[in-house]
Amino acid sequence: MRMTRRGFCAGLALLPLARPAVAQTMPLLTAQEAMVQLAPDTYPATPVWSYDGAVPGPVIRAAQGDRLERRLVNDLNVPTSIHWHGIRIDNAMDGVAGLTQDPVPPGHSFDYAFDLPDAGTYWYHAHTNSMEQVARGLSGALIVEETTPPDVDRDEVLMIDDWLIDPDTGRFADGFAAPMTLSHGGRIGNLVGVNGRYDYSLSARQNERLRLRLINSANARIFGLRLEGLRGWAVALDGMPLAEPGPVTDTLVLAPAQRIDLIVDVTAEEGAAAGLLFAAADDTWRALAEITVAGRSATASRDMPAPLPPNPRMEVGSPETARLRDMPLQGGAMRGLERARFRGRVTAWQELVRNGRFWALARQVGLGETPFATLSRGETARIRMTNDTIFPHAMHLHGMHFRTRNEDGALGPLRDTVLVMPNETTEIAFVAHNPGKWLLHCHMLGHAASGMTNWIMVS
Ligand SMILES: [Cu+2]
Repeated sequence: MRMTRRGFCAGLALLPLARPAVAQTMPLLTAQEAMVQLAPDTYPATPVWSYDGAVPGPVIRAAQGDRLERRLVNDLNVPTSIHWHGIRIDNAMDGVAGLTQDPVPPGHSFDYAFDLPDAGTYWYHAHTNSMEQVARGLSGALIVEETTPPDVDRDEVLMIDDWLIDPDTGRFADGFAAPMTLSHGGRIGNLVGVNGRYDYSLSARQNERLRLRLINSANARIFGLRLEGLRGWAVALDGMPLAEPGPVTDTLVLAPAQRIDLIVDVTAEEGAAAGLLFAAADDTWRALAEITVAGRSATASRDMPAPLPPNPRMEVGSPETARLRDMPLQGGAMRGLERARFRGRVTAWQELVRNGRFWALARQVGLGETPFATLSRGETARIRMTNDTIFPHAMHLHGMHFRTRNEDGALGPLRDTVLVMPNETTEIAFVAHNPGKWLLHCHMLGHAASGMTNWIMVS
C-alpha cells in the first residue's frame, strides 16, 4: 500500500519523544500494514491494516481483576485509536476518537491502562474511522479469564468476520463510504472466515468438551449459526454469564460486535462432519469452522455444564420506577427521514444526503454537542429504541451493560449490543454506574459513520 519503508522509519524515529521513560515496560500493540493471505492460495495476498501484523490481531488474555496495559503504537499513515469493546472501562481509556480522546497521529503512541472488573469474551478494535479501519483488519479478541474456569478440555476463540476483496488484486474493495452501502445494510463481504482463515478448522476427539468463544467482528453481517455434530449450551452473551446455560437447539443469531460463549460436546464420530455452519445468502448452510473428529476421549458425554460464575454488578436496579427515554432509529434507504439535527441545526434530508448522512438516533445525526441523556451516577436508565427503518441495527452501549426489558417487565440477559429488528421496539435498562461520556450507536459501522451515533453523559 502507500506505506513506504521511509515512512515506517520516520514513524519509529518519532516514538522515543512520545514515550515517558517510566513506562518503558508496557507491552506494545502496533497498528501496522501487513500482507495476509485471506483468500485461498490461488488468489493474491491482501494488504491489511493490522495489530502486530496479523488479522485478527493477537488474542489478549488476562485474568479477571487484572489491570491491562498496552501501548498502541501507530505505524499506519492514518490516525487511529482502540476501543476495548464490552469492558466496563475507565472512560478515558474507551478509545473513541472525538469523544474520549484525540486520535493517535501516525508515528505516535497512546498508553491504554485499565482494570478488568468482569470475566468474559470481549474484543478490541479501531474506533477512529472504524468503518474503514475495522474492515481493513484492525480488531482482535480480548479474553478475561474467570478465577475458576469452567470444566472444559479446551478453550477456543473463534473470531468470525467477512471481507470484501477484489479477487483480481487481493486488495480490499474500495467504497467504504459509498452512499449505496451506507444507506442500506452496510458493507457485506464476499469472503467469510474465522480467525483470518476462510477454511478455519480444528481437530477434536469424540466426547471432548470445548468452550467456543464466538465473536462477530464483521462490519455489518448478521450471522445465523448452527452446530453440526456438536451438542451445545450457551453460557454467556457479550461476555456476561447467563444464569443458566441454554441448550442450543436452533439457529444462533450473532449480530456485529456481539459475542456468545458456547460449551459444546463433540458428539460426531471419527470422520463424521462436525463444526459451525453459517447461513449463506442463498439460504444454504455452509461450513464456517470445521471440527475434524479423530479418536475418542475417555470421558463419556457429560451432563449439562454448570453456569459460569456471575460477574459483579449484574443487577439493573428498579426499571419500573425509572424514567423512560425514547430513542427512535430513523433514516436509511426507502425510509428517509424528513429532517434531523446535524452539526448544531435542523437539517433537511436532501442536505443530509449531500453530506453523506443517512441515519439519525432520536432526531440527531452523529455526535451532537449535548448528549441524548444526562444520567446521575447510580441511576437506573430506561431507553426505548424504536426501529423506524427497514434495516436491522445492532445497538451498542459503551461503558455499561444493559438488559432488555419486555412489555411485561421481564428482563433479558445482560448484554452490550442488541439487535433491533425493523419496525420493532426494544427497551433496555441499565444502571449508570460508570461516569463519563459514552457512545450509544449502531455497530453496523457504516450506519454509525453516516449518522447512527449518539452519546450519553453519566456524572
Ligand atoms: Cu444500523
